[in-house]
Amino acid sequence: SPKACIFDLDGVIVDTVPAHYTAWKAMADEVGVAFDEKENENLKGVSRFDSMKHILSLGNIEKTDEEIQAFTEKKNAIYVDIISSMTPADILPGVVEFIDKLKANGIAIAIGSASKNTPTILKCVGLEKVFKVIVDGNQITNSKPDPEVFLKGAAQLGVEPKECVVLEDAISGVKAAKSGGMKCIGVGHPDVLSEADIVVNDLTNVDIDFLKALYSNEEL
Ligand code: G16
Ligand code: MG
Repeated sequence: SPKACIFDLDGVIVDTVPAHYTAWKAMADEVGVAFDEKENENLKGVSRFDSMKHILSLGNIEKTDEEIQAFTEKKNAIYVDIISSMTPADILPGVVEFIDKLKANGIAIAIGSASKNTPTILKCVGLEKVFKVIVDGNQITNSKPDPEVFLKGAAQLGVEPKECVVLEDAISGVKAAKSGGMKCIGVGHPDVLSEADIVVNDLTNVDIDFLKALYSNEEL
């Protein structure tokens, strides 16, 4: 079996995707750009600044870096307001049970998230002491699909990339895991996450045998 699992945060551990969407939609409305949930798939796992740039590019709108920065601060204020009322009930199905199984089997766990709000979110849902390693948007320079966040996680855990399974809900995050040389379980829809090794709807049926099956023909 693998030595470690690296969890994405937003959309894998906690249901923050609607909150991100609501806040980005407000920014898109403000600049007069059409934006829907399908387009939102392209922002998952992407940094705040690059997300705003993406929205502007949809409308061929030019803004200075300072203006983009101001939009991201506004977006984050809306987002933080929504997530501040999160509780452990907002942890996604199967997550707590899966973490317990990993711990019982000596498989190390880490967070690999693009979000600078990671510490706030983990505290809100009561998971701040659960992960051995946390790499988030405050510690990386290249956002997903660059593998930096996951490679740092593996290095801090002291394991090889190929010994890690990444759990991801974003197209950018799946690409990051695969280009980093890791196994990847996509959490979401197979049509969206086609580059993942396997795709599940949520973590309810993911267990140790499921992880082992990812390595069926390989020596670890
Ligand atoms: C995430 C979300 C993205 C968000 C990014 C930055 O990461 O999927 O939509 O734009 O973090 O978040 P923040 O604005 O909170 O710093 P992940 O990698 O946990 O899915
Ligand atoms: Mg995510």
